[in-house]
Amino acid sequence: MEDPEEKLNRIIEARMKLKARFEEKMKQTPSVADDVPKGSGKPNRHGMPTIPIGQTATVKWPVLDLGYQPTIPLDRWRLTIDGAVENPVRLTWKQFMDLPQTKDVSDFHCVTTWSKLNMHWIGVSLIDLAALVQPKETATHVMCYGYDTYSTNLSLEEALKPDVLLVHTFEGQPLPKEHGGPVRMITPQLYAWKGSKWIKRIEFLTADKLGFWEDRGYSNTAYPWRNDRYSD
Ligand SMILES: Nc1nc2c(c(=O)[nH]1)N[C@H]1C(S)=C(S)[C@@H](COP(=O)(O)O)O[C@H]1N2
Ligand SMILES: [Mo]
Repeated sequence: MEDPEEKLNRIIEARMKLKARFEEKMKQTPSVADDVPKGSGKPNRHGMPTIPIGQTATVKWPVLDLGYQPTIPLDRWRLTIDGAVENPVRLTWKQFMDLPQTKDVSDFHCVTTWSKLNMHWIGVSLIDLAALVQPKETATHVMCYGYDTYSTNLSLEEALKPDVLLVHTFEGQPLPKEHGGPVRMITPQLYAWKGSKWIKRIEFLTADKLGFWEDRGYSNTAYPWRNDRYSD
């Protein structure tokens, strides 16, 4: 078996390469490139107004799903990462928890106009998972699938931003099932439907493809500070 330290070094090195590869594209994404982002409140850590246009801060955390909340015992939980990658994997819970863990505080903006601020998360960053599987040069997007048959797509320049995480812990407690536990994705810079609850599979794609809501009239890009909710 590979030495844990060597494995960690390999992930860190691959992460740096991915960062370099997507740096220019990330700089052109709206959350970095917009001169006058729409919203109110003091700038958040990315320089965006805390409350995006048309949103209202909420204290409670509403639940949204397709009417079905799957139960996934940890011993049966698996995360498949495949598609346009050099090294596809199917991770067990232990393998997932042995990966580098990222702690972060971020905001959550739902397209139905509520925003929940300062949420404390622990999880594995998507860029570290990408570092593990090594996307091919031709990879441009990912499709994320949930255990409930949900799906949602992201460009790699959004997906590989450092605050996109696969989280298992919220405010020091295991992520509750109704919010996507054991593991969900979060996309703080985009509307929250871009983060699959009960995540089961991440497929790297060589062309864009629409997920569940994107195919039903929601915006493909989902940028909160542009009020970018629906496709025209
Ligand atoms: N697997 C799965 N992920 C999902 C959804 C879903 O129905 N199934 N709903 C999405 C939508 S529309 C939103 S707004 C957020 C809601 O997350 P919450 O229920 O934890 O607030 O999850 C997103 N991820
Ligand atoms: Mo939503």
